[in-house]
Amino acid sequence: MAEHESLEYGKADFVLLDNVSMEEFMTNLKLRFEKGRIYTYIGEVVVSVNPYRAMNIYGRDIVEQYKGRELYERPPHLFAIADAAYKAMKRRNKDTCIVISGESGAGKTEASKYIMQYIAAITNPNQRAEVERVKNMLLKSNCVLEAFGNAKTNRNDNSSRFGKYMDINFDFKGDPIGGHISNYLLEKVKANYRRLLRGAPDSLLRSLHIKKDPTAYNYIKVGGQIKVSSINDGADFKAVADAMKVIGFTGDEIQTVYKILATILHLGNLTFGVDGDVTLIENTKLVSVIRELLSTKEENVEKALLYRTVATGRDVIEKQHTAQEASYGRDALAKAMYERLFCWIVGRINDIIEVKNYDARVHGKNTVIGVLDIYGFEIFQNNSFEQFCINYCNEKLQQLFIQLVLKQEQEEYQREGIPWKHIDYFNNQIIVDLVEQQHKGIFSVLDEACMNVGKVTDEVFLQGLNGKLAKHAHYTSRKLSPTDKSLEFDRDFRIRHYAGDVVYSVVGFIDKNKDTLFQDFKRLLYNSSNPVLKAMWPEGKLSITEVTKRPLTAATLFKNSMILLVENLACKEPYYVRCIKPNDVKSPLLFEQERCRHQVEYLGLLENVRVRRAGFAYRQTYPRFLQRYKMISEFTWPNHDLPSDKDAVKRLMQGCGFDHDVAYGKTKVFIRTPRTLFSLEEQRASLITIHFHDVVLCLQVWR
Ligand code: AOV
Ligand code: MG
Repeated sequence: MAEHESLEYGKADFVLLDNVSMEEFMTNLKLRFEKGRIYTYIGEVVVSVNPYRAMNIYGRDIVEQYKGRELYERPPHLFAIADAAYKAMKRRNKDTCIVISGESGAGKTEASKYIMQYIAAITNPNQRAEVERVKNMLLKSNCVLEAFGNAKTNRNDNSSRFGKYMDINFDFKGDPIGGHISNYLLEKVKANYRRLLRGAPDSLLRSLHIKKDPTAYNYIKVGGQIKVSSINDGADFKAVADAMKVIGFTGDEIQTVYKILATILHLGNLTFGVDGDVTLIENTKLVSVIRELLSTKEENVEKALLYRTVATGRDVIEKQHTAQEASYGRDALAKAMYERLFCWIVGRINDIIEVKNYDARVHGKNTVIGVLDIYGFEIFQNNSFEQFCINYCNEKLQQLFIQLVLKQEQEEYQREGIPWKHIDYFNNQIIVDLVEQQHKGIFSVLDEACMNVGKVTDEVFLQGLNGKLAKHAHYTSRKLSPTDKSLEFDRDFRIRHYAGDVVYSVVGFIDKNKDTLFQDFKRLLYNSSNPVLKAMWPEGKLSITEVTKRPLTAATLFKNSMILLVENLACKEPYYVRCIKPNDVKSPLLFEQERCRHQVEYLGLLENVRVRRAGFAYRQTYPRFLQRYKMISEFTWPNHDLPSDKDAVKRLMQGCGFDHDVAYGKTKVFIRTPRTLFSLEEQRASLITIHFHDVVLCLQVWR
């Protein structure tokens, strides 16, 4: 329980609710939001509600208030969690991680930035130049990744379209010495190409043959709204360019980045036509521009766009695309170039920030704090492959949460010598299996469908699912429940996720899973005379007859990356931030009851409170406990004469009649129900008021 904020602000920890019901939870959450208290605990988990306004709670003065303090000594704050993770790392040599979750626009990325900022503020007291340099690079890397990986969506003006996990490495003094970033599934379709070049100097735009008028580009028009009012493009361009320089990108590298962005825009304007049985490019001038930007041969560009090289036995033939195939190839190329660029940027940043020359024998263990800012559970009007992956990711993280929170409790009880009692909760492992299990799981069925040589359609995939999963409690489709009108035949399936039901449309699953880019394009880019571009496409080295292995599918790659992520998190001590979005109109005033209730539900927050309370809701070391409550018992006030603090606490509790609700561990007292804690608090408070009154009376008498 946090230090006593006045109850006027509601309960600072949901564990202290009188009853764990949705009503009480929501009343408290709303009250706190309206009073400007955006953070509330569930034990050691921070629940955060996006304030949608600048809060004056992240300054240097606030940092000082949280630095080195225990979690419960100050009102709930992200800084307290960051400090707890940092302390665990520094004092106990533990690797820790902070997992931030919540839906789009809930405030995850902002939270991750405040956490980084806090860590930067409390480290390197001696201002070592090398550490300052590392800190600066870590903070700057954020700006670059956001520029390339964020986009405006209808839910968030600055939506991260990729998942990000960042490790920060610390030396034995607790100062940052490097880091590593992993990125997950960039949603290519929504990438915001234009934002990157908007605000660029005219001379640069001219050299890239880019017009200032954004409506001139098809890929931008498709993206919908062009300018995001809350984002200043001009400042952005310069900030990103500067950040790239600071991080250590070379001039050639930065130029290549611009060229790739420009190429993508030009590609979007290419159109194809037919003349007799010949497919051709209608605007050939653009081909010259693209050739120049990519440093390749003009005829190679044209050929890669219009033909596909195929090996039939030992013969290699060139097959002409139809205009439709050519358009498909063009879009796939643009998306692939963007994705590759993004991954390359992450890779370059990693090369630069990676810890080098650290000798653990000399310097002691190098410890890590990981920060995970990953897309939250998504339910849209139309849910496709991306939402499926994102929601699977959330199932994995929920599973980890269950395991770790329970495991942590269990371990603490063992350490303290208190018997462990089984806790009932919904275990979502069954849904994780539904997605990722070998042979039977949805990803397996999808991969199988993609491997079919014959007719490969999304419907075939759906039929496969219906065949394999007919009896699964969390899967259904129209075929399996014919009366359910909310599902379309041959198109939809529904998963009962831990967070709620989601209907997915299979349209596009096969395509997105195969994620094919014609080999010809890879060769084209590999054969560029620009070494930076060439290095991004090493697989283009293979000639057509050498390419035998089928590339891994998008689903398999994603699954593998999730398994690695979870393994990595599982061996660290976790801290959680659960973000809630109060409304859909970015208003600082509006708390939409239903929207919030839904999020509380699917984040499993009530369950979280229950788990926390089912065991012992509250625990404290004996000395600290006495410090707070010793005044309520004659045996302990002002000091006790018992052999140990533990005995003193026992005596105090027995005296108050709370003995039945308490367990005494080796170093801590555990209290099962919040009611007991309230009573203690009330008694303490009444005494303090009486003392206070006494003083006031005294003063009056003396006056
Ligand atoms: P997200 O990371 O959770 O969405 P952001 O962190 O980008 O969401 O937050 C969205 C917007 O909410 C920000 O641009 C701010 O305007 C505002 N906001 C969030 N947190 C705060 C805060 N603590 N104080 C003030 N304003 C805040 V997504 O990336 O879309 O899932 O993929
Ligand atoms: Mg984000």
